[in-house]
Amino acid sequence: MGQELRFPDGFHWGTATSSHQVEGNNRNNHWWRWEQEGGHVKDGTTSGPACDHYNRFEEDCRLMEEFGHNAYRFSIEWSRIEPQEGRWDEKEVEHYRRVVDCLRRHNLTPFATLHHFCNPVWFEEQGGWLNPQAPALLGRYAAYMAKQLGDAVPFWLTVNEPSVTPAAAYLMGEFPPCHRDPREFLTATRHVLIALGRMHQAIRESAPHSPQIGPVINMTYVMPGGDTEEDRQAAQLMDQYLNAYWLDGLRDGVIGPPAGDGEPVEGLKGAWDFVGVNYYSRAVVKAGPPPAMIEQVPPPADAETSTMGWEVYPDGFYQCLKRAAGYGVPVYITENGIGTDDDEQRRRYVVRHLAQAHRALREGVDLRSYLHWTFQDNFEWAEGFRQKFGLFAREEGTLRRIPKPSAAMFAEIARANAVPGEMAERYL
Ligand code: GCO
Repeated sequence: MGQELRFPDGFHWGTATSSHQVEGNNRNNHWWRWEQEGGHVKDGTTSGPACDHYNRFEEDCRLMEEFGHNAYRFSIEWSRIEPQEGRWDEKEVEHYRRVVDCLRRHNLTPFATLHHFCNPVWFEEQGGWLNPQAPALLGRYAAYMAKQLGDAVPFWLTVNEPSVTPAAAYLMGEFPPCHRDPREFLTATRHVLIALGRMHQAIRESAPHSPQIGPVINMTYVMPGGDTEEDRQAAQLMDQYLNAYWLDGLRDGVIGPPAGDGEPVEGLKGAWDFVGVNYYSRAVVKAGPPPAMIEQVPPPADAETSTMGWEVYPDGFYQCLKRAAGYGVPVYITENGIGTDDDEQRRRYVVRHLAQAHRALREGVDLRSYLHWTFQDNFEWAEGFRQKFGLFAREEGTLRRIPKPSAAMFAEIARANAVPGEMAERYL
C-alpha cells in the first residue's frame, strides 16, 4: 500500500467555475456578443444556456456537499450587476446573495471572483482594458460588490488570470476583440496590474468584515526549448510576462517589464492577502516570429497530453507552488485540472498533481486549498463545449449533471482530507 498523503486541518476542497462558462444566457457581455458573430468558437458551439447554473445552483450546491466538498469558487457576472455604466441591478445582487447563502447552508466556503475574462458590453465599447479608466471602473464595481456581499464572502478573488486577457485578446487574436497589436497588449497589461491594486483597496475599504483578498495567477512553469541565447531569452521573457510581472508587481507595487520600467503604482504594493494559483501545464518556448516573438515548442512525442494539447507535467506544479510561496503570502490552488475524454486520465492527473502539492506542503509551503477545475463540463471559451474538464458530465439537452468516476474519487479525497494509500499506490 502506498503512503497516505494527508492535508492540513481546515484545508479547502472544492471546484472552480466562472459565470460565463456555466450560468447560461449572459447576453450582455462581450463574449456573448462575439459568439453571436459566428465562426469564432472552434467546435461551432456558443455558450447559450451553458450548464444553466444560474437556475440550478441549488442542485449544484447540494451535489458539492454530497460529494464531500467544503468550498466553491464561482464568479460574479459583472454585466449582470452593472448592465449599463453606473446602473446597478439589485435583483442580480439578490441572485448572488442567494447563491452565497445556499453555499453556506451546504457548508461550502465561498470564494468569489469578480472578473473572469468577461466585460459588460458598455465597458468593452469604451475600449475594454485599453481604456485608461478601466482600473477605476473595476475598482468601483469591486467596492460595490464588497459592500453588498462583504458580510457573507470571506474570500474575494480580484481578476482571474491577469496575463490571459491582454495576451489572448490583444496579442494572439484568440479572445475578443481579437487584435494582434503589441502596443495594445502592453497597455492592457499595465491596466490589468493597476486594477489588481485598485480592486484590492476598494474591497478592503468597503467590506464590513476583514475578508481575504487576492489575485488568481495562472502560473506556468517555463523552460527554454533550445540552447541558443535567443531561446533562453525567449523563455525568460515568457516567464517574466506569465509569472514575475504579476508576482513581483504585487509584492513591490511597481509596473515592471515588459509593460513598464518599475514605476510605482499607488495601492499596488502588497495588494494580496494570499495568492491564488492556477496551474495546468508547463511551457517550453523558443525565439519566434512577431508579434509575440516567442514560440511554444510542442510537447515531446512520448509526452502525455490532454485534448487541449497541453502536456501533463506535475513537477511544474510543485515548482510553481514553491515559487509562489516565496512571496510570503499563503497559497491557494484556485484551479488545476485537465481537458480529457478519458476519466481515468483525469483521476491520474488529480492524484499526481496532489502528490506534487503535498511535496510542496512537506517543504513548508503554506498551502490552503485545492479547487479543481471544474465541477461540470462547460463552455471552454474559444474551444467550446468539446473540451471536457468536469468531474460531472453535462448531458446535452437536459443538462443533467452526471457524476464521473473522478467525482467519486475526489469525494473520497475531500472527505478523508487525504489521498488514501491505495489511491497513491495506484496512480503514483
Ligand atoms: C482559464 C480559466 C478557465 C478555463 C480553464 C481551462 O484558465 O482559462 O480560468 O476559465 O476554463 O483554465 O482552460
